[in-house]
Amino acid sequence: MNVTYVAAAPGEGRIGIVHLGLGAFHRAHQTVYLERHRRRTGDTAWGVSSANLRSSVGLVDDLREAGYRYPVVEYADSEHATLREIGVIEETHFTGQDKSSGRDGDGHWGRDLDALLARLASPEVRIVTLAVTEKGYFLSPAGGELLLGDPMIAADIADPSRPRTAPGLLVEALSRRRERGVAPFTVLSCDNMPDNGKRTRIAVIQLARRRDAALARWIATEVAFPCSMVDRIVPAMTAADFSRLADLGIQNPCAVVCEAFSQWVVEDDFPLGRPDWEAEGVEMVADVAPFETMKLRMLNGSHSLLAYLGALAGIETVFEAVRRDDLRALLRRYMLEEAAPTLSLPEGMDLVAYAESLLTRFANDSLRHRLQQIAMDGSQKLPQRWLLGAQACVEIGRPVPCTALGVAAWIRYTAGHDLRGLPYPIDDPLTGRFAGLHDRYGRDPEALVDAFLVMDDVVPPALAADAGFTAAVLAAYRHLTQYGPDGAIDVCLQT
Ligand code: CS2
Repeated sequence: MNVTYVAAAPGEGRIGIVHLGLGAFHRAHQTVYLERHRRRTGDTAWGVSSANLRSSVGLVDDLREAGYRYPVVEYADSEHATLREIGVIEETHFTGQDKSSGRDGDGHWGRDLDALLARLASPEVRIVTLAVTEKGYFLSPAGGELLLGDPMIAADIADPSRPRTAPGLLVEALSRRRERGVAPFTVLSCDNMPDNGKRTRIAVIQLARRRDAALARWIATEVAFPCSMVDRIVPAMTAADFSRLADLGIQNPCAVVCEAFSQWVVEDDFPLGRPDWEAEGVEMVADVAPFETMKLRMLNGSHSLLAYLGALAGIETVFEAVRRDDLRALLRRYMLEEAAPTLSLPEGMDLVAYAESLLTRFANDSLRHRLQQIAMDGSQKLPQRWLLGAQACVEIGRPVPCTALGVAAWIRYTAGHDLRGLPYPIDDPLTGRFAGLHDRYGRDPEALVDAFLVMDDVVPPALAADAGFTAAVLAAYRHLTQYGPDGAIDVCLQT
């Protein structure tokens, strides 16, 4: 392995950014751009305070113990990697309730909440970024309105000064800034949702309204919520990744591995200023939507197709799945015939070339990107990845056999065991609802498919009402259970 080493920029930074959601993606995407910016310019104004709001207290503490330094290993292919040391995170916080690690076993919420809120209220902080995953916004996946009945949101409404959710933290922090006459920070969502800035704005304003109408109005007029499209494949670390890093002499529990490719497209709306990101290759644009929709439907839509079909077929990782000719053919067909026709393209974009570049990225065998990880939270992901595109297709009379097969595989997947009967956990906010539907209708495919498609918080009603689409999902479901994933893919490819 040929490894190029890039050291972190020297010196300490001041904290200009607070980040919510210290997962692997944050550590290998945003912080890499900021590290490169600091190395190039010597500008130390954009140090990061990163927080976990729900789980993984261990990571928060490990990063502190590691002196807030960690390596990112970018694998170009099996022969070439770049190892970057990242030093732009200056502090970490944990505000959730994590009994599992045993390190804060009292089960109380909000260990570092006071410190995080103080940081969020500080005038030096000009940007708050979020990578809290789709479910971290507490919005209805299809409708996009705040889930006021969710217990976490209800807790934030009942006790707004001790928030547990990302929208709750933003509302409390913005309220403190307003009271003290401090200009509001810019809120930048870095999650895979369409119009992620607009959605974040809705979550924050709807929550603020429950507390104080004047505060909600102030947020609506004063706070910028730019949209962004983020792209880099950063799988959760596995034991095999850590042992491979140990061979390179790296022993840091906060290390992350990822692909060499990285993209960030950001709507340029930062009233209090921002780092000079363009110089690091960030595309600062007026409208992110064409990039976001393209990426969600082509890349993430393909990922989800592989996840459910591959997991049912007992395949473990993305690179193993795309080694199969039939799955590659299915992805090409899905991307070019079902996703591409629904896109209004960023200028100069060649979708055939984009589709091929995605297949090459998926084939990177240095990454162990587990299909079960991608299969997580399907209820939150599928509207933007498949269902809105499918709706656009059926409206113009285009059939969507690959998407229908994907939806059938997702429904079957949520039974919690594959076609050979091997069980696996279903990780989704709607797990309980899925289990109830499988218990009730598991023996009647027609009733089961109907029951899934009428979930109007996930499936757009106009799509569920399309007889051609529902028939295609039911047929694909029957093919899956009769012939297995391989047979069902064959049938789909012959349609
Ligand atoms: C993946 C994404 O886990 C998933 O659902 O589809 O995390 C994907 O790897 C990234 O969006 C790539 O940019």
